[in-house]
Amino acid sequence: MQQHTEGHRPHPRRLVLATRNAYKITELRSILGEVGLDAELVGADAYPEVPDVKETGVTFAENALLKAHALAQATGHPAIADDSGLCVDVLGGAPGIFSARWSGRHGDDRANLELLLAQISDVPDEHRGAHFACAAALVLPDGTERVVSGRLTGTLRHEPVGGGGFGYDPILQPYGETRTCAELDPEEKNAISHRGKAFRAIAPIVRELLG
Ligand code: ITT
Repeated sequence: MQQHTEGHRPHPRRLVLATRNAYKITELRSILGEVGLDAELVGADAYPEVPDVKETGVTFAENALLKAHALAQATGHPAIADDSGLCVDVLGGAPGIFSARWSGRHGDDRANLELLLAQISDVPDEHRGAHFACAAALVLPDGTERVVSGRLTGTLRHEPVGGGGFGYDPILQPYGETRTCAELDPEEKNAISHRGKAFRAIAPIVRELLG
């Protein structure tokens, strides 16, 4: 009789998440666990030879699909990707897909936030509505694709407040809250966040398609 030890038992299936952000991997792993999916979830770091995809889409969904297709094709495993950003009502939805590079420097969270605050400095409280948006895409190696979305609506503060989170968290105050996203515990934020909602919406689809 063949004996298996926990460490050597092969996983029934592997799922790749198109990110190098460990926080996103932990969050998705916990959400997939909640729907009872037994899959090994790895990040893009497990495939250093696969180059990052150019996000040439014009919507969050297009970019999420681009990333998931590239990874599914390169790895031969089902892949999940997300794309997200901040959409400001009075700016017609900007920065949107350009959120990470709004100031011109990709990933400079502080410069992006300062520029945005300066652009809307004259806008009064009643017109400072905004939302975080997230699209999450699942793509199988045979090309089957699904995409879902989630959003977190709120209003923009005039000054950054709070030391948690990242990106525009210090200036978005969710509706019904007195605190900004940067003042919420990670669990509190995940429970209401755009990404939490999108990941929770894709989880049953992953279970259905991967069985
Ligand atoms: P990947 O490596 O997974 O692509 P990223 O940090 O480049 O992660 P995201 O698509 O998650 O990119 O987010 C794009 C930008 O949108 C991000 O740089 C932030 O400025 C903003 N953003 C997205 N989600 C946010 C959140 O939960 N809180 C604050 N800002 C957020």
